[in-house]
Amino acid sequence: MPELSPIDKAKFAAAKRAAEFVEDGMRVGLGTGSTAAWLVRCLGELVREDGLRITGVPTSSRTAQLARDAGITVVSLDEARWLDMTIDGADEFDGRLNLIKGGGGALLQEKIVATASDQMIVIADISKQVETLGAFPLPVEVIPFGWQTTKVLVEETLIGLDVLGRECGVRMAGDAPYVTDEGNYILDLHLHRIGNARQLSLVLNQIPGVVENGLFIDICDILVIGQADGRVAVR
Ligand code: ABF
Repeated sequence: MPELSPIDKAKFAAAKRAAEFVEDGMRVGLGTGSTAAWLVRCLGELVREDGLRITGVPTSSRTAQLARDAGITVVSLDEARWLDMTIDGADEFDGRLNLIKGGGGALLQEKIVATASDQMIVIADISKQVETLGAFPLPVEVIPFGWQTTKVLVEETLIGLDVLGRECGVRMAGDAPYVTDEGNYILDLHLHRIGNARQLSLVLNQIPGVVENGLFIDICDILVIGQADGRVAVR
């Protein structure tokens, strides 16, 4: 294996430590993104080499493929119904374990799967830590039908809320909007600072064209933070 970059060493350290929470027979939600990919590889190794028996519920088509390739048994959430834990990455976390997720475009499945789990463990490198959420653009998944009207409604909704910026753009993949696993689009909200994340999340989800937003409030139970020197903190 080639020498890992410092950021990958930190992600790997967090993923490896989080894999220790997984016990034989568990049903585990598998997150999406590069940190979650390390987790899937670590779990795959435990399955292949130590005989760990787990059932994985992936949060994206990408993770499903990765998990199968790693030798993990994959089922849908409808087959598993309820999970012992979900382990996933994040784009930002604050001191209260609230998160911004969705930079990887899989926030909807990630939120559904995490909410259907007894426990959510978030794995991240230390660079994702913030005092106040919002420097990372907040992803909001919207239905393609009338999305430009939904975008205007989102922008109008932001007026009067405790945020620093209101710029809002549709995520692109080349010349066309990026399409999620559910066939939806994503608006990225450049808010810079979110004063009241709980309020913002509730208000956004009341707009009819909005499917879900990337704020994870009171969903994460345990945070595993990795550093490039291999040190890990568990909160
Ligand atoms: C998923 O992947 C996300 O919700 C988040 O957007 C992203 C984090 O990516 P990475 O682990 O590659 O930094 O967990």
